[in-house]
Amino acid sequence: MTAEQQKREAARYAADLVADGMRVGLGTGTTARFLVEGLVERVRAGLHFTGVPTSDEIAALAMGEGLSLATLDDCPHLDMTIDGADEVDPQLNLIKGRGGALTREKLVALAAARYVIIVDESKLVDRLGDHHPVPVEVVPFGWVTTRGRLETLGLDCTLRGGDKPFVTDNGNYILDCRPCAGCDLADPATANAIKLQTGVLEDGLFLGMAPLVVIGMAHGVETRSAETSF
Ligand code: A5P
Repeated sequence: MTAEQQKREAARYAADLVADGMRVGLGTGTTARFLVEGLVERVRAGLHFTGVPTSDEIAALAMGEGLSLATLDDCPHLDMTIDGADEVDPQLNLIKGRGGALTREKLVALAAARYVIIVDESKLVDRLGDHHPVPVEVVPFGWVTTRGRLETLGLDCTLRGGDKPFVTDNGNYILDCRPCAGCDLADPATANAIKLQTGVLEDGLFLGMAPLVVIGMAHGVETRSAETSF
């Protein structure tokens, strides 16, 4: 199975977890797009649910497909949030935000009774930061000084988009931060230190959120949770 097929299989599995009447956070990214595809099929088969999108992009896709949508303020208590991830470590800690939607994704994740992560097997890592930097959303004003403070924490930070900075749905920039040797991204103290820096809105470290992780593997779909951690 290709990575695309693995993503689609994981997304279809998660779409089947949605029950009638649920309020569901809809993640962002290529795997989340497959989720929308799966949910559209279920709605055609009679499912009713309300989706709360985490980005303008996924909102446009879902709206175009005729799904019923609401804002997080309209639906502050969600039954489930389903989203992709960039990395998943053995304790099911995550790096998220390659699509730039990390702040809304974290807000929607925190509002949900169940958090479901859908990935292909390439996303499994031994240590957070093995393959991807941590995205950090920062306000544009004074971003160079914010980067300087983040670098004192042992991070090597690059402005996403360079000369043409990527701008999030919230109107902010993303610094992609690579950990230097000895910087443990799974340590909550690291995430807290990042969050404390003036100019930082949110970081892409999703630690201790006890997701159900649905993994598309070469041989089929596997699930991992806090009880069955690998
Ligand atoms: C969006 O901001 C991200 O958090 C995505 O959920 C994450 O990057 C996974 O994306 P893919 O499903 O495209 O791999």
